[in-house]
Amino acid sequence: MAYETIIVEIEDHIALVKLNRPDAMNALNDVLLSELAQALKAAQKDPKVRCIVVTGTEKFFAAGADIKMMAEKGFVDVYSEDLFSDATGTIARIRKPIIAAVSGYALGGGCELAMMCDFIIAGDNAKFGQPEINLGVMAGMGGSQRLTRAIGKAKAMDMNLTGRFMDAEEAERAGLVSRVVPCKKLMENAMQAAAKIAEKSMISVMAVKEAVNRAEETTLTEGLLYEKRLFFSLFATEDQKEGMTAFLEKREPQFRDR
Ligand code: CO8
Repeated sequence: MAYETIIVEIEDHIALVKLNRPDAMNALNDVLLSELAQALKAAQKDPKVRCIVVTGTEKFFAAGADIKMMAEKGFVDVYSEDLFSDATGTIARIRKPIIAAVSGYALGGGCELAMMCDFIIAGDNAKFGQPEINLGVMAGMGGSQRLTRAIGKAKAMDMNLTGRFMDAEEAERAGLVSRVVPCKKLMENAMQAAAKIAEKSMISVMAVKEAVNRAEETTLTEGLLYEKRLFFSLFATEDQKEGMTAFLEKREPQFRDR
Protein backbone atom coordinates (compact mmCIF):
# COMPACT_ATOMS: atom_id res chain seq x y z
CA MET A 1 0.00 0.00 0.00
CA ALA A 2 1.44 3.38 -1.01
CA TYR A 3 1.10 6.23 1.46
CA GLU A 4 1.81 9.92 0.98
CA THR A 5 3.13 10.84 4.43
CA ILE A 6 4.46 7.62 5.93
CA ILE A 7 6.66 4.76 4.76
CA VAL A 8 5.89 1.23 5.89
CA GLU A 9 8.37 -1.65 5.70
CA ILE A 10 7.57 -5.13 6.94
CA GLU A 11 10.44 -7.49 7.60
CA ASP A 12 11.05 -10.35 10.01
CA HIS A 13 7.66 -9.95 11.70
CA ILE A 14 8.22 -6.25 12.41
CA ALA A 15 6.30 -3.40 10.78
CA LEU A 16 8.49 -0.33 10.67
CA VAL A 17 6.46 2.84 10.14
CA LYS A 18 8.44 5.98 9.30
CA LEU A 19 6.72 9.36 9.52
CA ASN A 20 7.58 11.12 6.29
CA ARG A 21 6.82 14.85 6.02
CA PRO A 22 10.41 16.06 6.18
CA ASP A 23 9.66 19.59 4.93
CA ALA A 24 7.43 20.20 7.95
CA MET A 25 9.50 18.23 10.49
CA ASN A 26 6.87 15.48 10.32
CA ALA A 27 4.17 17.86 11.60
CA LEU A 28 0.98 15.90 12.09
CA ASN A 29 -1.96 16.67 9.84
CA ASP A 30 -5.15 14.81 8.97
CA VAL A 31 -3.50 12.89 6.16
CA LEU A 32 -0.51 11.75 8.19
CA LEU A 33 -2.54 10.70 11.21
CA SER A 34 -5.17 8.89 9.17
CA GLU A 35 -2.50 7.12 7.10
CA LEU A 36 -0.73 6.14 10.31
CA ALA A 37 -3.98 4.81 11.78
CA GLN A 38 -4.65 2.90 8.55
CA ALA A 39 -1.14 1.41 8.53
CA LEU A 40 -1.39 0.36 12.16
CA LYS A 41 -4.78 -1.24 11.53
CA ALA A 42 -3.29 -3.13 8.58
CA ALA A 43 -0.38 -4.27 10.78
CA GLN A 44 -2.88 -5.34 13.41
CA LYS A 45 -4.65 -7.55 10.84
CA ASP A 46 -1.49 -8.93 9.24
CA PRO A 47 -0.60 -12.25 10.90
CA LYS A 48 3.04 -11.80 9.83
CA VAL A 49 3.39 -8.67 11.99
CA ARG A 50 4.19 -9.31 15.65
CA CYS A 51 5.50 -5.89 16.68
CA ILE A 52 5.38 -2.36 15.28
CA VAL A 53 8.04 0.38 15.44
CA VAL A 54 7.08 3.99 14.74
CA THR A 55 9.89 6.43 14.03
CA GLY A 56 10.82 9.70 12.34
CA THR A 57 14.19 10.95 11.16
CA GLU A 58 17.39 11.49 13.12
CA LYS A 59 16.55 15.21 13.60
CA PHE A 60 12.84 14.95 14.38
CA PHE A 61 10.28 12.36 15.39
CA ALA A 62 7.51 14.95 14.90
CA ALA A 63 7.46 18.67 15.73
CA GLY A 64 3.79 18.65 16.69
CA ALA A 65 0.47 19.12 15.01
CA ASP A 66 0.71 21.12 11.79
CA ILE A 67 0.50 24.76 12.88
CA LYS A 68 -0.07 25.96 9.30
CA MET A 69 -3.10 23.69 9.06
CA MET A 70 -4.52 24.82 12.42
CA ALA A 71 -3.78 28.55 12.32
CA GLU A 72 -6.94 29.63 10.49
CA LYS A 73 -9.32 27.23 12.18
CA GLY A 74 -11.92 28.40 14.69
CA PHE A 75 -13.55 26.66 17.62
CA VAL A 76 -16.51 25.51 15.54
CA ASP A 77 -14.16 23.94 12.97
CA VAL A 78 -12.04 21.91 15.40
CA TYR A 79 -15.00 21.03 17.62
CA SER A 80 -17.26 19.91 14.76
CA GLU A 81 -14.63 17.86 13.01
CA ASP A 82 -13.34 16.61 16.39
CA LEU A 83 -9.83 17.25 15.11
CA PHE A 84 -7.64 14.12 14.85
CA SER A 85 -9.91 12.11 17.14
CA ASP A 86 -10.79 9.27 14.74
CA ALA A 87 -7.13 8.58 14.04
CA THR A 88 -5.87 8.93 17.61
CA GLY A 89 -8.72 6.73 18.86
CA THR A 90 -7.70 4.05 16.36
CA ILE A 91 -4.02 4.32 17.27
CA ALA A 92 -4.78 3.98 20.98
CA ARG A 93 -6.88 0.86 20.32
CA ILE A 94 -4.19 -1.11 18.44
CA ARG A 95 -3.63 -4.35 20.35
CA LYS A 96 -0.24 -5.31 18.96
CA PRO A 97 2.76 -3.74 20.68
CA ILE A 98 4.06 -0.44 19.33
CA ILE A 99 7.51 0.96 20.13
CA ALA A 100 8.24 4.64 19.47
CA ALA A 101 11.86 5.13 18.38
CA VAL A 102 12.43 8.82 19.01
CA SER A 103 15.38 10.82 17.74
CA GLY A 104 15.46 14.64 17.73
CA TYR A 105 12.32 16.66 18.39
CA ALA A 106 9.14 15.07 19.76
CA LEU A 107 7.09 18.15 20.49
CA GLY A 108 3.41 18.82 21.14
CA GLY A 109 1.42 16.24 19.18
CA GLY A 110 4.75 14.51 18.39
CA CYS A 111 5.42 13.88 22.06
CA GLU A 112 1.77 12.87 22.48
CA LEU A 113 2.00 10.43 19.57
CA ALA A 114 5.13 8.87 21.09
CA MET A 115 3.21 8.48 24.36
CA MET A 116 0.34 6.72 22.56
CA CYS A 117 2.86 4.00 21.72
CA ASP A 118 3.55 1.33 24.33
CA PHE A 119 7.02 2.50 25.19
CA ILE A 120 9.59 4.96 23.94
CA ILE A 121 13.22 4.23 23.14
CA ALA A 122 15.05 7.53 22.75
CA GLY A 123 18.22 8.49 20.95
CA ASP A 124 20.50 10.57 23.15
CA ASN A 125 19.65 13.63 21.02
CA ALA A 126 15.90 13.37 21.67
CA LYS A 127 14.02 16.42 22.92
CA PHE A 128 10.52 16.15 24.32
CA GLY A 129 8.20 19.07 24.93
CA GLN A 130 4.64 20.35 25.13
CA PRO A 131 5.21 23.86 23.79
CA GLU A 132 1.56 24.49 22.79
CA ILE A 133 1.41 27.16 25.52
CA ASN A 134 3.66 29.31 23.28
CA LEU A 135 0.96 29.20 20.60
CA GLY A 136 -1.80 30.40 22.90
CA VAL A 137 -3.28 26.93 23.29
CA MET A 138 -2.48 23.80 25.28
CA ALA A 139 -1.84 20.10 24.77
CA GLY A 140 -4.81 18.37 23.15
CA MET A 141 -4.03 14.70 22.68
CA GLY A 142 -2.43 13.52 25.90
CA GLY A 143 0.18 16.07 26.95
CA SER A 144 -1.69 16.99 30.10
CA GLN A 145 -2.92 13.44 30.77
CA ARG A 146 -0.56 10.70 29.57
CA LEU A 147 2.46 12.90 30.36
CA THR A 148 1.21 13.52 33.91
CA ARG A 149 0.72 9.80 34.44
CA ALA A 150 4.19 9.11 33.03
CA ILE A 151 6.28 11.73 34.83
CA GLY A 152 4.06 13.08 37.62
CA LYS A 153 2.37 16.41 38.24
CA ALA A 154 5.42 18.57 38.99
CA LYS A 155 7.29 17.87 35.78
CA ALA A 156 4.14 17.71 33.65
CA MET A 157 3.08 21.15 34.93
CA ASP A 158 6.59 22.48 34.31
CA MET A 159 6.65 21.16 30.73
CA ASN A 160 3.11 22.28 29.87
CA LEU A 161 3.30 25.69 31.57
CA THR A 162 6.79 26.78 30.53
CA GLY A 163 6.90 24.92 27.21
CA ARG A 164 10.50 23.93 27.93
CA PHE A 165 12.07 20.90 26.27
CA MET A 166 13.27 17.87 28.20
CA ASP A 167 16.36 16.08 26.94
CA ALA A 168 16.65 12.32 26.65
CA GLU A 169 18.55 11.87 29.89
CA GLU A 170 15.96 13.78 31.92
CA ALA A 171 13.16 11.96 30.09
CA GLU A 172 14.64 8.62 31.11
CA ARG A 173 15.10 9.76 34.74
CA ALA A 174 11.51 10.99 34.79
CA GLY A 175 10.11 7.74 33.38
CA LEU A 176 8.92 9.07 30.03
CA VAL A 177 11.24 6.80 28.05
CA SER A 178 12.28 3.25 28.80
CA ARG A 179 15.86 3.50 27.48
CA VAL A 180 18.26 6.01 25.98
CA VAL A 181 20.76 4.84 23.38
CA PRO A 182 23.29 6.62 21.16
CA CYS A 183 21.26 8.22 18.39
CA LYS A 184 23.21 6.39 15.66
CA LYS A 185 22.20 3.09 17.28
CA LEU A 186 18.55 3.99 17.86
CA MET A 187 17.05 1.93 15.08
CA GLU A 188 19.28 -1.06 15.80
CA ASN A 189 18.13 -0.99 19.44
CA ALA A 190 14.47 -0.44 18.62
CA MET A 191 14.47 -3.26 16.06
CA GLN A 192 16.22 -5.58 18.53
CA ALA A 193 13.60 -4.80 21.18
CA ALA A 194 10.86 -5.43 18.59
CA ALA A 195 12.50 -8.73 17.58
CA LYS A 196 12.57 -9.83 21.23
CA ILE A 197 8.85 -9.12 21.56
CA ALA A 198 8.16 -10.86 18.23
CA GLU A 199 9.55 -14.11 19.68
CA LYS A 200 6.89 -14.26 22.40
CA SER A 201 3.39 -15.67 22.25
CA MET A 202 1.19 -12.98 20.71
CA ILE A 203 -1.60 -13.94 23.11
CA SER A 204 0.50 -13.14 26.18
CA VAL A 205 1.94 -10.04 24.49
CA MET A 206 -1.55 -8.65 23.88
CA ALA A 207 -2.61 -9.58 27.41
CA VAL A 208 0.39 -7.72 28.86
CA LYS A 209 -0.46 -4.64 26.81
CA GLU A 210 -4.08 -4.79 27.94
CA ALA A 211 -3.15 -5.23 31.61
CA VAL A 212 -0.49 -2.50 31.76
CA ASN A 213 -2.80 -0.06 29.98
CA ARG A 214 -5.53 -0.93 32.46
CA ALA A 215 -3.23 0.25 35.25
CA GLU A 216 -3.60 3.79 33.91
CA GLU A 217 -7.38 3.61 33.98
CA THR A 218 -8.40 1.93 37.18
CA THR A 219 -7.87 1.42 40.92
CA LEU A 220 -5.17 -0.92 42.25
CA THR A 221 -7.72 -3.44 43.51
CA GLU A 222 -9.55 -3.55 40.16
CA GLY A 223 -6.27 -3.61 38.25
CA LEU A 224 -4.87 -6.49 40.28
CA LEU A 225 -8.07 -8.44 39.75
CA TYR A 226 -7.96 -7.71 36.01
CA GLU A 227 -4.34 -8.86 35.89
CA LYS A 228 -5.08 -12.06 37.80
CA ARG A 229 -8.04 -12.90 35.53
CA LEU A 230 -5.84 -12.43 32.44
CA PHE A 231 -3.07 -14.48 34.06
CA PHE A 232 -5.49 -17.34 34.78
CA SER A 233 -6.94 -17.12 31.27
CA LEU A 234 -3.51 -17.67 29.72
CA PHE A 235 -3.58 -21.17 31.24
CA ALA A 236 -6.19 -21.97 28.59
CA THR A 237 -3.57 -21.52 25.86
CA GLU A 238 -1.29 -24.07 24.22
CA ASP A 239 1.49 -21.49 24.51
CA GLN A 240 1.37 -21.69 28.32
CA LYS A 241 1.95 -25.46 28.11
CA GLU A 242 4.68 -24.97 25.54
CA GLY A 243 6.42 -22.15 27.46
CA MET A 244 6.51 -24.01 30.75
CA THR A 245 7.38 -27.39 29.20
CA ALA A 246 10.20 -25.81 27.19
CA PHE A 247 11.61 -24.26 30.35
CA LEU A 248 11.57 -27.62 32.14
CA GLU A 249 13.08 -29.37 29.12
CA LYS A 250 15.78 -26.67 28.91
CA ARG A 251 14.96 -25.70 25.32
CA GLU A 252 13.62 -22.63 23.51
CA PRO A 253 9.79 -22.47 23.34
CA GLN A 254 8.04 -22.68 19.98
CA PHE A 255 5.01 -20.45 20.44
CA ARG A 256 2.10 -20.81 18.04
CA ASP A 257 -0.18 -18.04 19.31
CA ARG A 258 -2.75 -20.56 20.40
N1 CO8 B 1 3.75 22.64 12.15
C1 CO8 B 1 4.02 23.04 10.90
N2 CO8 B 1 5.27 23.27 10.43
C2 CO8 B 1 6.28 23.08 11.29
C3 CO8 B 1 6.09 22.66 12.62
C4 CO8 B 1 4.74 22.42 13.04
N3 CO8 B 1 4.43 21.97 14.28
N4 CO8 B 1 7.28 22.56 13.23
C5 CO8 B 1 8.21 22.90 12.31
N5 CO8 B 1 7.61 23.22 11.13
C6 CO8 B 1 8.23 23.66 9.89
C7 CO8 B 1 8.65 25.13 9.98
O1 CO8 B 1 7.57 25.97 9.71
C8 CO8 B 1 9.72 25.18 8.91
O2 CO8 B 1 9.10 25.20 7.65
P1 CO8 B 1 9.57 26.33 6.55
O3 CO8 B 1 10.98 25.93 6.25
O4 CO8 B 1 8.61 26.09 5.42
O5 CO8 B 1 9.46 27.64 7.20
C9 CO8 B 1 10.39 23.81 9.03
O6 CO8 B 1 9.46 22.96 9.68
C10 CO8 B 1 11.66 23.86 9.85
O7 CO8 B 1 11.35 24.49 11.08
P2 CO8 B 1 12.29 25.61 11.72
O8 CO8 B 1 12.86 26.48 10.67
O9 CO8 B 1 11.50 26.28 12.82
O10 CO8 B 1 13.47 24.67 12.34
P3 CO8 B 1 14.36 24.96 13.64
O11 CO8 B 1 15.41 23.88 13.61
O12 CO8 B 1 14.78 26.37 13.72
O13 CO8 B 1 13.36 24.70 14.89
C11 CO8 B 1 11.68 23.51 16.14
C12 CO8 B 1 12.84 23.44 15.11
C13 CO8 B 1 12.21 23.88 17.50
C14 CO8 B 1 11.03 22.12 16.16
C15 CO8 B 1 10.66 24.58 15.66
O14 CO8 B 1 10.32 24.32 14.30
C16 CO8 B 1 9.38 24.60 16.46
O15 CO8 B 1 9.35 25.16 17.55
N6 CO8 B 1 8.30 24.01 15.90
C17 CO8 B 1 6.98 24.07 16.51
C18 CO8 B 1 6.86 23.18 17.72
C19 CO8 B 1 5.48 23.30 18.32
O16 CO8 B 1 5.06 24.36 18.74
N7 CO8 B 1 4.76 22.17 18.37
C20 CO8 B 1 3.41 22.13 18.91
C21 CO8 B 1 2.40 22.31 17.80
S1 CO8 B 1 0.74 22.37 18.38
C22 CO8 B 1 0.39 20.75 18.72
O17 CO8 B 1 1.18 19.87 18.54
C23 CO8 B 1 -0.97 20.46 19.27
C24 CO8 B 1 -1.24 18.98 19.33
C25 CO8 B 1 -2.60 18.71 19.89
C26 CO8 B 1 -3.63 18.45 18.82
C27 CO8 B 1 -4.91 18.12 19.52
C28 CO8 B 1 -6.00 17.63 18.62
C29 CO8 B 1 -7.24 17.25 19.42
